[in-house]
This record gives sequence, C-alpha cells and structure tokens, in this order.
Amino acid sequence: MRPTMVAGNWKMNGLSGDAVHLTQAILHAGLEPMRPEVVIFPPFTLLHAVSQEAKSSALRWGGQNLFWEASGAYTGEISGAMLRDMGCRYVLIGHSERRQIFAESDAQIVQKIKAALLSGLIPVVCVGETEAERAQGLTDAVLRRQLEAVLPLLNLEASQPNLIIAYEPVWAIGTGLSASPEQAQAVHVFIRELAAAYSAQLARRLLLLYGGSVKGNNAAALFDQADIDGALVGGASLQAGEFIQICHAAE
Ligand code: G2H
Repeated sequence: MRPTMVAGNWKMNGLSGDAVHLTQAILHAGLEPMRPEVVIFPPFTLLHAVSQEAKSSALRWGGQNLFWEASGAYTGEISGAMLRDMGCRYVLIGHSERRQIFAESDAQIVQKIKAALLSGLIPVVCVGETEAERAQGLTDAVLRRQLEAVLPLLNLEASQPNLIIAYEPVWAIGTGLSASPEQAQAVHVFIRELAAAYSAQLARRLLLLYGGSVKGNNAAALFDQADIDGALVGGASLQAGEFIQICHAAE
C-alpha cells in the first residue's frame, strides 16, 4: 500500500496568530503520527512560526514556491536553501495559480523542480486542465504536455520517487466544484500510466494527490479510490476542524 498524505495549501492567507492557532489545532487533533503524513504550506512569512510550533512533531511543512537560482540579485524571490533553512521538507511547484496569474511555463517549472531536488526538497508538482480544455476533450493532452516536462526528472536509480504529483483540475480549484471520485481516479490512473513509461516500479510508488475543493464531507470518497493517495487542500485547510476531518478520513 502506498503512503497517504494530506497537505494544506494556505495560499496567501494568515498572520502569525493564525499560523500558531492552526498549527496547534492540527498538533492537538489526536491524529496518528504519519498516518497520513500531514504537511502544511504556509506563506513564506509564516514558515518560522510554523516551524517553532511543529519542530518536535510528525507534522511537516513546505514552501509554496521557490526560485531556481541559489542566491543573488533576484528581488522578492526565495531559494531552495532558504526553504531548507526554515526546516521545509517539501515545496509546491507549478500550482495553477502560479501558472495562470504569474505565467509560469513548463520550462520554468522544470528549472524549479531541478533546483528543489538539488536543495534536498521534495517537489509537489501540480498539474491539471482548465474547464475549457476538459470541455474540448483535451484533458489527457494537457496532462501529457505538463508531465512530459516533469517525469524525466524522476530519479530512476532510486527505490522511491523523488517527487510527488498533485492533480488539480483548474475548474475545481476554490469553486466548491470538486471532481467526482471517479473523474479524479481516471486521471490518476492516466498519470500513473505516463509515469510507468519511465519506471513501472516508481510509478506504482508515486504519490498522487488530488486537489480541488476537497472538504471534510467529500474527502473519504476520494480517498477510497485506488490511485488517490492523498489530497492537496486549499480553502478547507484554513479551517482547523475541516482540515482535521480530512486528515482523519485518510487514516
Ligand atoms: C487547489 C486547492 C489547493 P481549493 O488550489 O491547492 O485549493 O481546495 O481551495 O480548491
């Protein structure tokens, strides 16, 4: 059985007090350590506060983005080493909001993944189609294009995958309109098949998260699907009770 993960993407939300409150709530929720692995992705400004609360727990945290250069005159950017310095284990890369609002390209996403891996971070790479692309029957083609850039970065020498994929259909993000478990499962199978072209063993072990309006009341049905290994949760991760309910659904 593959491990499961529930990750909370706080996006651009929260001040120090919120970070302490939310982190404390997760730590005191009676979750079984590491079943699932629970990860939070706070804004950069809250990484220190989260790390102070969670440092001697099984809770993990990561950055929502990074820049591919190691250091230098890149005003406003954050490097992989800086995230490691904050105790991050993971980094989100290629979230659709980065792709759409900040025009991140597949080529830039590849550079970011390489930088993350070099820094010792585990990239959680987001892929997904828009509503128009799905309506035109282009879901597979879009995912193939996005993943053809990413999957060659799998380390074929390793026994475990060096990255995680999050399938986030853009039409389901923050809309309250989650993909049905069956729709998500079908795409996850497709992603695993694409990965199997590189390594059947790594593909079996590849952690595939679903993201897009995951809530306390729909998480269990998503987790029942064979190829959904966890969730990347946005809006609901800002509400302690809702997020903890999702974590329990993955236990
Ligand atoms: C997708 C998801 C978290 P939400 O962006 O990454 O957000 O759960 O609010 O749809």
